Amino acid sequence: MKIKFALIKKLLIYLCFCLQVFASSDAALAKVIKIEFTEFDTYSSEIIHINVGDTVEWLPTNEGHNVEFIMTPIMVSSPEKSKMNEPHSVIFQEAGIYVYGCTPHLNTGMLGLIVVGNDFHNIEDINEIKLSPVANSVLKRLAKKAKSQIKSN
Ligand SMILES: [Cu+2]
Repeated sequence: MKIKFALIKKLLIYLCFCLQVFASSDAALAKVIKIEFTEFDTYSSEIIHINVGDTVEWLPTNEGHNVEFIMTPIMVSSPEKSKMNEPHSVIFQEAGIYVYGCTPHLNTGMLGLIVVGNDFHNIEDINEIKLSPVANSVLKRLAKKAKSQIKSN
């Protein structure tokens, strides 16, 4: 009987260890963040902070919009441009700042910023993006706001 208890205790300790490893792995924590196209020619979230491995889904909740990336982290290629009025999904595997917009509304400021892994290495590249004065001022505001938001985890 004593031996059995010792064995059960060992098994429980092992189980706890396995659960800890599982809970701390990225796969267990990967999230899906949804962003909608609004009737005001904007994205429902202008700035999001995510972890490496998280997914962003854009939903065509209003017509006439899409997702086109105009800035990515250094040495990272742009995710594919989406088709108009279609849902789009991107898994972010590289840390840094990503800027995207809606192709027909880039210059009216339909823009969004994604901070992956709390990494701001390429934030200054936002100043190199050439859009209309209105859109450039939106970008500057987004960059400033993103920098002021500290990620909680
Ligand atoms: Cu649009």
